Amino acid sequence: GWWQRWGPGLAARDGSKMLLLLLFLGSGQGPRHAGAGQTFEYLKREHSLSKPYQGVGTGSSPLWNLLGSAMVMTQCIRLTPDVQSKQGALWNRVPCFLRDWELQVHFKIHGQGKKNLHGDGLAIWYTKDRMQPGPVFGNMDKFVGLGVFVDTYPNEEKQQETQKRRYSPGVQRVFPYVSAMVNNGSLSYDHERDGRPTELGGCTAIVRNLNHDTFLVIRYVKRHLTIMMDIDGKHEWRDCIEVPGVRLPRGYYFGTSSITGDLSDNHDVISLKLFELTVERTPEEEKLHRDVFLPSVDNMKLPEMTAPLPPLSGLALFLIVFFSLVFSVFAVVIGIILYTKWQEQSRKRFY
Ligand SMILES: *[C@@H]1O[C@H](CO)[C@@H](O)[C@H](O)[C@H]1NC(C)=O
Ligand SMILES: [Ca+2]
Repeated sequence: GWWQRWGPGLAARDGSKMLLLLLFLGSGQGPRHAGAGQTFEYLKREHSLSKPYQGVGTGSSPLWNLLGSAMVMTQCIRLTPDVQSKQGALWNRVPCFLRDWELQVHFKIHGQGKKNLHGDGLAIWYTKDRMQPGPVFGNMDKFVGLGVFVDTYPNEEKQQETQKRRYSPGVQRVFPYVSAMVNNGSLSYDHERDGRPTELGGCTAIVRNLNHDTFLVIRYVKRHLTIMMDIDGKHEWRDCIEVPGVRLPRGYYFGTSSITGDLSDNHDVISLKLFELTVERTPEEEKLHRDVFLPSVDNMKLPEMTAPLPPLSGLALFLIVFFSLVFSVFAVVIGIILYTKWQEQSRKRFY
């Protein structure tokens, strides 16, 4: 694809190259600087965040504001602690007017909860509004812009389980699950269904309680949205979501937020690095890529509201068992008849 020429993604995919580069850089910057030798990437400090988190929430005009339970620690910004019913957020104060960019998120999700007893995950935002607490991973619903969710709790699956419903295997997902949503303010995020009705795409990403660093990257180039994960400790980007024709206005804010409910986790952000990507456009593309005023996705067809299969009623179950039995008996009888016929025939052949 077009993007293979760009950015650190391709280079980072090549493990050996990465290792060399890491040795060469010899820095604690991590693998995210694979594109350091290339001139089309510029770190934008006004939209980036890293240790020791100077300019977060303090001073007269901090670059980043904290909301709710979010707090500065020595090693991270903790959006929520591993405590029930918390919500926190971290918002960039400077609107972003870049056309093509890449946001690299170094995060960590960890806690005491065992398998599927932890939640709810975190979100990364590029939205019109900022600092608006709400139900969508600690941010407002009916947001305007892009949301990327690292959802650690399978609400829909758990609900189905308690209702003893069958789940069609094609629909079932392994969590944590990463998904993306673009909204013009009209859509609600359906928390009970883990956002399935409005998602642009997604992938499973096992990110909890890992000893190595975990990263997510959102790349937006020529209206092409790409989301990749580096969570296996191999310094490689793995594809997660790719959507063409995503129209995002300029001048929105980057942020990240998180929420806990009955279940909890520490949701930590270690760094946010925003790179400006300089991309050449043909005059046609220039015309095509004019500024927009509302977020949208070309040819967006939201998946059908596929309701999970209803539970089998007693009668249906009885009928299925009954007809299975009838069919089995029938099959056995036919089998016996055919067998005796065949035996007779072969006997006839012998005599
Ligand atoms: C907003 O998005 C919804 C759902 O994608 C769409 O039906 C509606 O037309 C959009 N509104 C505007 C003003 O573009
Ligand atoms: Ca969920």
